[in-house]
Parts: sequence; structure tokens; C-alpha cells
Amino acid sequence: MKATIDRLQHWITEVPVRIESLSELKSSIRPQPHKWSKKEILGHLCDSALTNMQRFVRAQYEPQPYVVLKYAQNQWVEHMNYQNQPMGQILNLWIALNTQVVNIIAHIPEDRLIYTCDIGEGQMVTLKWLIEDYLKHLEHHLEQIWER
Ligand code: NI
Repeated sequence: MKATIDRLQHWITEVPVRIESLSELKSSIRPQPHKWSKKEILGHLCDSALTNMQRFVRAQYEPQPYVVLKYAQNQWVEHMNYQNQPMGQILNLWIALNTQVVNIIAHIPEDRLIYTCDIGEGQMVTLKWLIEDYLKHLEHHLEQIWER
């Protein structure tokens, strides 16, 4: 878990530096009408953090296999109204949520990392897998923010 925690902490420091160099205008552009702007991608990462902290906590005490909480990502981005908020506000939320995600992960006892989680369609994974997948998903979307 140490590598994952280090990586998340790296992003908590690095993301604000990179986001600050983006203009509000550039952050708000939707490349296509139905594609997310950079603000909305970072917002989606806030939704992911919100959902995943529920998963990381519940997987530790609910009966196994813990059936993971799902969320409709497009509806969340829309109803959270990220597009109409300043990038700085979304960034502050992202930092606070991920600081808490790190705090949760860092306190999971080693033996609970193998607890079983049901991610749907008969697929069973461990809590450790869920956490590593959270980081993978985060880095995938950060790439989209830097690329465009
Ligand atoms: Ni995503």
C-alpha cells in the first residue's frame, strides 16, 4: 500500500501546481458538446473520491463480499454543477477529498486488504485491488487534463 499512498500524495502536491497554470477559459471548454471540460474531468475525480471513500470504509465492516457502491458518472458531473464553478473551488474539493482518501487507506490494517468486494457481473476483487484501481482511474483522467 505504501507505493499507492506515496503516489496519491505526489498528486495532491503536483495537481494544484499544474492546474494553476491553466486559464479559467481553457478549463471550461468542452471539446465536443457531450465531452467533459477539464473542470468536469476534475469534478468527476471528486465524485470518484466521494464514492471510493464510501467503498474503502464499507468494505472493512460490511459482510463479505461487499457489493460496491455504484454511481452514474454523467449524472453526477451534471448535478454537481462543476461546469459553473471556478476551477479553484473544484481543486480545493479534490485536494480535501484525496487527503481524506489517503488518511483512510493509510489506516487500513494489512489483513483487511484481502477482504472480498463484488464489483458486479460476478467479478470478485480484493479491497487492495479496489484501491489500486482508484489510483489507475485517477491517473487516466489526469492524463486527459494535461493532454488537451
Ligand atoms: Ni472515469
